[in-house]
Amino acid sequence: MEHIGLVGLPNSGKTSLFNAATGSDALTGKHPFTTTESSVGIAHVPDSRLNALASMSSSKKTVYTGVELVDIAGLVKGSSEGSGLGNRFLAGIREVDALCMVLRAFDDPEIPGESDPVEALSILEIELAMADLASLEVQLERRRKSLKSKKPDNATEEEIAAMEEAYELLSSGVPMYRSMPNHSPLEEGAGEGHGGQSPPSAATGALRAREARKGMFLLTDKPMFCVINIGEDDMGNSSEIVNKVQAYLGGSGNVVAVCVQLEMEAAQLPPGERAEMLEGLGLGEGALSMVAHQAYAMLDRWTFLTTGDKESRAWSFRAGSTAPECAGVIHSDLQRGFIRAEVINWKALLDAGSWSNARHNGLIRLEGKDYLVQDGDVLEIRFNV
Ligand SMILES: Nc1nc2c(ncn2[C@@H]2O[C@H](COP(=O)(O)OP(=O)(O)OP(=O)(O)O)[C@@H](O)[C@H]2O)c(=O)[nH]1
Ligand SMILES: [Mg+2]
Repeated sequence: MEHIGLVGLPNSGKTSLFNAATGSDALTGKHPFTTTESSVGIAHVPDSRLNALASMSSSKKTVYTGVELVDIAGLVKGSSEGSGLGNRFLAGIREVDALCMVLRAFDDPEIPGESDPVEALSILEIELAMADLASLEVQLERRRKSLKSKKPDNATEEEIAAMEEAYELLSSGVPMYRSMPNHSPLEEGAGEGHGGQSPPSAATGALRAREARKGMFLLTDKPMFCVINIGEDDMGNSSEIVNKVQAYLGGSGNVVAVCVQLEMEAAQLPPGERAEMLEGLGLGEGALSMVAHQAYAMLDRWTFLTTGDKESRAWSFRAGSTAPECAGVIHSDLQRGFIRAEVINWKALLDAGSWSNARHNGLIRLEGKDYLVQDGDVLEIRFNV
């Protein structure tokens, strides 16, 4: 499961967002550094396609995919040199697959902290870049020594060159993710069946360069997106705040505005009432679902579905995977003994009304081991072990 780290200044609302998204009850507070140790929880990725299939099949159980959220201790100016909780944030961030920067935009005189999201982001970026610089310095020194001690070694020379390039960028205060191509901005209803499109171009030069940097374990080399925690009063004009942060990022990275306080209140209600409250506020599925979809899109995760009377279930897979690879997500036996996959797009299945209708009408395709599974495909795996 993918790990998303919540990174932000103290009192930006990281733990509140964590609680709302994971249904946890971690400690929040008005004083800075309420969180001192990371906690981990699973945020389900809501999926209306799955809900529709589950109701079509009268499934007893509905199982969503999830992402693992990591609530990390806050950082402040100077954290990379020991201020605040010092380097404690580092361990938390090292292990995650993507960064979610939580930027506060709500005003509350009783809660100290930065409430200008652009200012907050610039502090976070500098601290993360400095932490990366410090780690690169150590790595570079080690490589240069080993180059001297050995006969000329091409691999080491290449590594040093890549490190020096990263070092230069970071020295000017620029996080590595800014050198990456833009991820497509979040679209309305993302994750709602964008089937048919080709996998995100995994082979661009920038992505290959990032791959080559993998061994450097840089914090800022992970994909990142921003959640702006806005006050209730700003819900009407959130696009202004979003645009400001987007402009600061020069268009790189994705930005969503969430009223964390409201989401947290909604999350504490039973599902039906929660939906009603979100509906009443014009929030649709709620911003948490946007956050989860955003994380998925950034990490090139797609979803395939299975459905039946026992359960309907969403499964997450890396965009560009083959049918046997997807079968392996369900169980390794299904990959090992893979024969064929029966495939239909979720919407086509829903329109047909049932799997047997779809089969009767010749809508179920039989696909072999080279088939590239699409987002929103419903699969049934034929296998033999
Ligand atoms: N008014 C208002 N208060 C909020 C909002 N989000 C969070 N808070 C409050 O702000 C305070 C800090 O929230 P936390 O979620 O603990 O913040 P944090 O980023 O985890 O803080 P640290 O763990 O100290 O780094 C708490 O008292 C929250 O109730 C919001 O959208 N509006
Ligand atoms: Mg906290």
